[in-house]
Amino acid sequence: MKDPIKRYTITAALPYTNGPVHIGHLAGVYVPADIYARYQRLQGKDIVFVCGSDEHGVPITIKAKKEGITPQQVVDKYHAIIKQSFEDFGISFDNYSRTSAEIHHKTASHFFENLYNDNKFIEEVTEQFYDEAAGQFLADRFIVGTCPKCGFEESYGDQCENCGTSHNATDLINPKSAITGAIPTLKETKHWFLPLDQYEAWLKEWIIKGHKKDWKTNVYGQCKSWIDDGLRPRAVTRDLDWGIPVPVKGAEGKVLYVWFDAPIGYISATKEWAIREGKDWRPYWRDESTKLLHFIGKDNIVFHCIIFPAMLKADGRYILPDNVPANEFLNLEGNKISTSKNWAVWLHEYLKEFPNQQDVLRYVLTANAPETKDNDFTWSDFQARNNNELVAVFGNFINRVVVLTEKYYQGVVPKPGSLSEVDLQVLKELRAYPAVISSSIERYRFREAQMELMNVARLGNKYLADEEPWKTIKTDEERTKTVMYVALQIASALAVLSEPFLPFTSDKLKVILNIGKGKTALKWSHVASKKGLLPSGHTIGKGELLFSKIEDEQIQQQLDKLQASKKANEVMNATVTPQKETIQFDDFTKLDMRVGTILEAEKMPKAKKLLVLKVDTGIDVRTIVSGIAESFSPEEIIGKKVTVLVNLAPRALRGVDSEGMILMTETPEGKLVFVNPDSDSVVNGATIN
Ligand code: B3M
Ligand code: ZN
Repeated sequence: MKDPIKRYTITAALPYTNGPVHIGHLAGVYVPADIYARYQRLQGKDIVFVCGSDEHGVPITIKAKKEGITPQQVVDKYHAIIKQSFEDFGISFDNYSRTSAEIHHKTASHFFENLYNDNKFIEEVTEQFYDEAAGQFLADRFIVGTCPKCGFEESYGDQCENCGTSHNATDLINPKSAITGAIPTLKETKHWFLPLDQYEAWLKEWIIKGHKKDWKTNVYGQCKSWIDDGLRPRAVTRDLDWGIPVPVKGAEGKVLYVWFDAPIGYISATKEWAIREGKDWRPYWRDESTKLLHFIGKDNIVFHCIIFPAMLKADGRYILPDNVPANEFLNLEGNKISTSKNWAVWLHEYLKEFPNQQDVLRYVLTANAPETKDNDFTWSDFQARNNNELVAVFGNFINRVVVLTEKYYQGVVPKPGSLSEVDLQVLKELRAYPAVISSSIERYRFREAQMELMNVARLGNKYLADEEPWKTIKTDEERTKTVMYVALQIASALAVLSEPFLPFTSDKLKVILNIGKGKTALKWSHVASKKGLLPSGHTIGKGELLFSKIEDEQIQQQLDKLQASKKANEVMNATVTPQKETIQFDDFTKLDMRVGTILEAEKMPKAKKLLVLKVDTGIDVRTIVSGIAESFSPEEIIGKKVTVLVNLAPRALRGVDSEGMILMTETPEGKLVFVNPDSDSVVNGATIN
């Protein structure tokens, strides 16, 4: 049967341009998408693999406010970082665009106009949340409240991050403005709604009754539950000043909802690529023989499986996704990855700190990919997988083959003698791998696929260990030639099969084995053929280490870095005591505070917390009993300058008269310190007493 699929349109979620990309994004979306795209390209398929920066929406404006710059400056900054880091990491997009590009503004505007002219929207004046103090409507992330579905108290206006439900802002319980914290009022405003309810029957047919049972269970399950809950019209416009203007009369000051414009970004990115390549973009989006795939994280499922398909259907000229292989989330060292809490491994930082080790991260993220459930990334696992798998299995096999070929045959592939049972068996197993790996990739099981790739290296290692060419070389030259010939076939199979997973390694290995790139390159299908991959007489190139051991210090540095973010967060989130009742100036002048020096300090017998101090107040030298013994040893404070409240009525503590008080404050970790706002260890709002 002829393959009915003529081309592939592969999209990867457009990252919000309010921060750099981290390992959670990579594991969930970009690494699997890249494996898939590279694999199909290797099969000679006609593919386009697109992505771009998602530059509209409230998250960008919130970030701009926080940093005191314009939204455009925010997106320019992060677009540059993200684009470069994807490139350096080897994510092989055919085009990485951005939604602020003119071509996208035009494409999204036209998309809206077409639906508008076709009467596909409901135009309605409704009451929306409004922040009187900020003087603006509160769309999406500008409003937080309790999720009506799961009770999570920090749900956004358009989506709950806890349960993933997408809702209308007015569904929130106890809504609050994210800008001022105020309780919003309701104000009338006109918007355009996509009547999802009208697409419910069709979506049921397409997803539930249709062939979508081959979607991953998490994806199918989420879709089914939304459809079963009943779909309601969704506003696709917003009262905001950052975004694509709504292209109709009477919509001044309104923009397209970011989730309306962003998925259209896939189409714009394809157009931009087509123009550059002198191709026609249309078949990639409109021809039924195109397989459209969206790689996303689980929080984006509703938008890619329900809302965007409904938009495409409403237009009527587009194909629909064949699959949406969404992943679950990756955690980091047991905690949820968080951009705002800086609990992340940032791609651009990784690339600097682990130069030329892109494949190590790709490998670990795939080996641990959150394909069916949330997973955890730990630095110790990263180290172990590198040292015990990449170095000890893959690297070791290649190294042995190359070194021995150099040593015995000056780098020339020897002519094999007659093949033994074992040789035939090993070569047969080797020929089966392309189909095995393909089948896993085609079913979006990338962990499994990569495991099979490693089994090829394991097969090679075992073969060498069993056949021991380093021993036979002394007794049987013929046998040694055969063994090395077979081992070299396995090595070249690895160069080909590793390309989707470990592209940098694959390239290096091709150079080491001197097997051409481009037209003369070995193909996936060659590995399955009986002809053999590397002919005798072929001269291989120079050996080079593929992987190197990662030392404990490097791992410790990463752990320390995370620890530092945790600390910084604690400081930021330290609870601030509410302000006390207002006092008058007269009240203040009653306090007599002086600078003093601690002359003597000793522990109060039988009192864990108390130190008895002798303090020179400038007025006199007096005794002050202070509850600081758990934070200071007597020796370390002798000679210290402190602030003393000198006119506090004396009182007896454990029989000692205390004549005043030393002013103290506390660090977020609960350690007492003398008042010194210059110190880095104290935070704003720390009380002095
Ligand atoms: N920017 C959401 C995200 O980064 C969003 C994806 C858009 S895909 C069209 O999670
Ligand atoms: Zn929820």
